Amino acid sequence: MALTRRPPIVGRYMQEEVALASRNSGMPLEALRYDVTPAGLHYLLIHFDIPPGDAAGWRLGIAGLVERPRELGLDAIRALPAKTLRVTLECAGNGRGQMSPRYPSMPWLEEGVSTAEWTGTPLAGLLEAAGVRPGAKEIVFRGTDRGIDRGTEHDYARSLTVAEAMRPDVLVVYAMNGQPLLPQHGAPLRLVVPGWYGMASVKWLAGIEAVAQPFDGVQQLGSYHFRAQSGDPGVPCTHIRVNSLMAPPGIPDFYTRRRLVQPGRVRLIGRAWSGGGVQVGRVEVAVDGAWHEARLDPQAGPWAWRGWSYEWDAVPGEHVLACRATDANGVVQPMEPVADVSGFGNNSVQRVQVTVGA
Ligand SMILES: Nc1nc2c(c(=O)[nH]1)N[C@H]1C(S)=C(S)[C@@H](COP(=O)(O)O)O[C@H]1N2
Ligand SMILES: [Mo]
Repeated sequence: MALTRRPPIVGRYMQEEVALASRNSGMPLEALRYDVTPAGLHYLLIHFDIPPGDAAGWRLGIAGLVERPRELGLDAIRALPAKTLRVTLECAGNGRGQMSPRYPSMPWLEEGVSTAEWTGTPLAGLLEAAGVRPGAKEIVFRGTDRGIDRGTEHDYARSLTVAEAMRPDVLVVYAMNGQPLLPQHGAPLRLVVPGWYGMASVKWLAGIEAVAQPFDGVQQLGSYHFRAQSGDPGVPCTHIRVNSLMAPPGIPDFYTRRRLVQPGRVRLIGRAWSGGGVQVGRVEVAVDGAWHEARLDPQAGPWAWRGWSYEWDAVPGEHVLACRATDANGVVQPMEPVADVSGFGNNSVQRVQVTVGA
């Protein structure tokens, strides 16, 4: 596949990046206060256009290397065993806008993450009913949204290995936070792959196909690889890296977003998460570079972020706050972004500039 990359950018944002940032909204960081992000505050990443999502006429095709190919309507899918999971999704490009040089794409700073309660039916049940043939290597998921990237026209599509697709918590989802999916989140049907970066959770899901060869679509082979340098074969983006954020304390300055905080006891709160089913083991908070242990809230299921808090004695002056999570395997967030030509997987430590008034 001939892939022409856009040249990296140093300096000011381009109009195209601003246009993408206006379409693909982030979660306002004050929404870190919610265990479950209200649907209207959940971050959005839409590569092409939001396609029409007529629920009554929707068909999900299951084809390829299966014994019993089939087409299912929404009613048939809703009649199958239902499961609700609280899942934190994060865009693989989250943090890209903080890197320099940066890749010309959605310039997330740090707000491309949210948590929702997704209701659907396990994909494994659909695949078992269709009977995946032994020769199948991967399952390809195709959305109805179509566009052009790197010069290639395609429907948005991604694959999982058969083993990954058969995990009991991979869901074909029709409801978010107890309500039918909104158009921007994939109505009427989407995949949710817990523990993976968001690109795997294909929205507007219309086709499931079992294939004998690794899928080589644009969104699989051309994009979503960690690459230290352009031209590297790269490592596929899969599980979410350990990460954490702080809800902005005090009140903001409108334009700079700097925070103004009253002196005295300030309760700092935030969320930490990781992928692949690995839990968060520890969160620390830094005040002007000195690290302190934060208190962890109970874990709400294997796939959701975990709340944390820290009581700060704020003294007048200028301060830099930071938070840093370590996962249960001892993997800790890096202090600075790890070089990546596409700006993927930036889980470096967040800094929050705070002025404490007299
Ligand atoms: N069909 C389709 N599915 C998609 C996308 C897309 O553009 N089209 N974007 C992916 C990406 S990169 C992310 S991060 C998540 C975002 O899901 P959300 O917008 O519901 O938060 O959807 C994924 N699924
Ligand atoms: Mo994404």
